[in-house]
Amino acid sequence: MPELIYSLAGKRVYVAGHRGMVGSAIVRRLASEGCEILTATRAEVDLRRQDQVEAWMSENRPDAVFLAAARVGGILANATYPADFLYDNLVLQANVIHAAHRANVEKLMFLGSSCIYPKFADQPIVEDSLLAGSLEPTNEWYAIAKIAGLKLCQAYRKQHGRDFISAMPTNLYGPGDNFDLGSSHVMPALIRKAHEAKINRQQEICIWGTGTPRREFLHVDDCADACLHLMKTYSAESHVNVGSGEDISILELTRLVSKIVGFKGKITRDLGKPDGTPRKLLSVDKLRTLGWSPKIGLKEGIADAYHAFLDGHCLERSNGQSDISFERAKTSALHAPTHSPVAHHPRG
Ligand code: GFB
Repeated sequence: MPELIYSLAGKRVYVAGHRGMVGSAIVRRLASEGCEILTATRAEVDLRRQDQVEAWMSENRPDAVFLAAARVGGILANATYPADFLYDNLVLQANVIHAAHRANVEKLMFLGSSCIYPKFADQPIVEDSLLAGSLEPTNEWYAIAKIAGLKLCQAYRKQHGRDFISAMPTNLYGPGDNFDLGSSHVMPALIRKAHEAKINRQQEICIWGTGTPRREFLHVDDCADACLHLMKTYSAESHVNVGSGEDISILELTRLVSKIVGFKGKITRDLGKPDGTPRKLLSVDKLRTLGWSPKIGLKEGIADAYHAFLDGHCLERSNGQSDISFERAKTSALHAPTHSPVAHHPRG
């Protein structure tokens, strides 16, 4: 067992982005840690406003912070809204990290993304591949922001001795996902397409691109568990990859989702849509050495995500964009409601 170096028990723990898929999973997972969970809605604190973030932080004085707030979206949203993805993420993460430093937060975790790595990085991608080559153009804006976020954590550690760490999750899915077909990632899009085709007795579903790119998927509850594990056992400058260690082609994934959902028709391809990076399989050696491995298999995870979709536990955005202000994600069949002591601490 890895050594516990930071206990969350009895601590005031702020989850920034608690209404998003990742933040809500972290809130669920924190429920068994014996800590006080702090959250703030966007109406209470707009994380893009430095004055609001600093005022909230100095008033509420969290001991620990999970920075899971971000403007996120799939390949098309990333490519269509480069300014939003770069500006919103740069600003909100800088505000939270700097305010956490000023408020003497003991420990902070910044969550990034596997798209920080070069488009043609050697596979599986080790943490040291960072900045070794050019980025994938469809998501370089988001990637640049996430690289800046992890560098900011390193800088505050170097200059001010802050215990700020970074985790880089692979492609995530699960309850609380965004199922809007214009802005979502591939997993929720496939679940929705297959389900609607089944219900409407359509003969085919259409996927974007060639179907040959490979992606690695991790259920969001596994990701939350890994984040807590790292928060409690890891303290160093380098970021840590968080993945399952296995990938699958988009075409194979479409077949698997279709089977789980019960859609038996054909799969066609829209070659006018981008493929993105050909492959991004993370090396999870470091995480395994630190004593963590995933528990939710892909089939079980997809079934869980599908049930969450059926239960309406999804975030739909009618404007075709993801947003840093999320609808509250509910819990899924895999994970019972926690009724955790979520404390809202409105400003002033
Ligand atoms: O999940 P996704 O949007 O993002 O797409 P990325 C993954 C692959 O699935 C791409 C294909 O090759 C898509 O062309 N795909 C097939 C589809 N059908 C669909 C569909 O209906 N919807 C979507 N969305 N894709 C994102 C980055 O990249 O991954 C972000 O843009 C972030 O910055 C995130 O890093 C984790 O894996 O290509």
